[in-house]
Amino acid sequence: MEIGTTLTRFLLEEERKHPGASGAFTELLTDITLVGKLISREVNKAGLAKILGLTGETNVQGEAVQKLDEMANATVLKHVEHTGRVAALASEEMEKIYHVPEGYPRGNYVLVFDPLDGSSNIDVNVAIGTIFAVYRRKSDGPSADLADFLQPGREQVCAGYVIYGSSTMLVYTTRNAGVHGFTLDPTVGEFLLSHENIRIPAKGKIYSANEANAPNWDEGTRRYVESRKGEKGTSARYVGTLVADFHRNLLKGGIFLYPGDRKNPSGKLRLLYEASPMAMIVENAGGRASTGRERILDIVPTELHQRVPLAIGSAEDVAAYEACLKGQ
Ligand code: P6P
Repeated sequence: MEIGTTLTRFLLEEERKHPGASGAFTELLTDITLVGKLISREVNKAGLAKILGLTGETNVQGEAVQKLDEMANATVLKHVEHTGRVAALASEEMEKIYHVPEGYPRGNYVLVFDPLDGSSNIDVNVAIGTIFAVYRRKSDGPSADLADFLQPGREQVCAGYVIYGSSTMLVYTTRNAGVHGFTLDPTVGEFLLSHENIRIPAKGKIYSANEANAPNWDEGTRRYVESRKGEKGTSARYVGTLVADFHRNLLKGGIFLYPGDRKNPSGKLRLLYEASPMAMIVENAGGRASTGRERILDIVPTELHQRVPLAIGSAEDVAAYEACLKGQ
């Protein structure tokens, strides 16, 4: 489709390819794009809040100044819970699953999300993002239950993120389909197609890892990272926001590593709303995502906020890392 096509039109064209589609899924994605626009607006003026001294408990409107990630979380709930598309939501910001309140219709999907990934970077104006994924409910009672969320990532019907960087972009994929990127034109408030069918290069010239953790890494990880140093044309790039490091590597090629280590054997990143959504996106773009030993999308979660080691990006780079862990 031509550059500049609106996301709304793109979704409708995609829906037409699936005659049986109910349209609820398209509407849910449209709701999520509204959330992306609203969070983008707040994120882009957050620095201003600091300058104008709107910190503290109330702002000029006398409203409680929410931490940005709390604001982002509340924005998702507010704009999704009433739509009748989902039965429940789960978020990095909420310990338990959030059931759509009584009085609102409950739909056949559940939404998992990290409302503001990398929020520690907002104060220094470094890119941050929102990560989301959609599952079809497995339970059939009036309320969703934990089992609806503890599905392996390969069951995601949709996965995506919004990156709030020099521009705001929404990137999403659906199961067994392509990966598409839309750039927000803030003058019209529309996400416009800018990157159709994104494909990640099979091998990249970038590796991303927090090397301050190297003393705690296992031998295989240390050996892999050392092997990349000195390679002709290879660069280390690490922003400290998964969405930003992932997005750059998706477009240019590369590998992002957040391995487990002696102190945190399961690493830092969350399976449900960080690793799995990114894993479906990267696989649908031709890349690879594992813990270093196990395919991310095959992991069956045992708890909502469980962490996993993550190696994700160009297929050949991730495969080479996995070989390192096997001592090859
Ligand atoms: P570290 C941000 O806090 C985050 O959850 C991810 O977005 C990012 O990739 C990672 O943590 C950075 O962690 O330990 O390198 O600061």
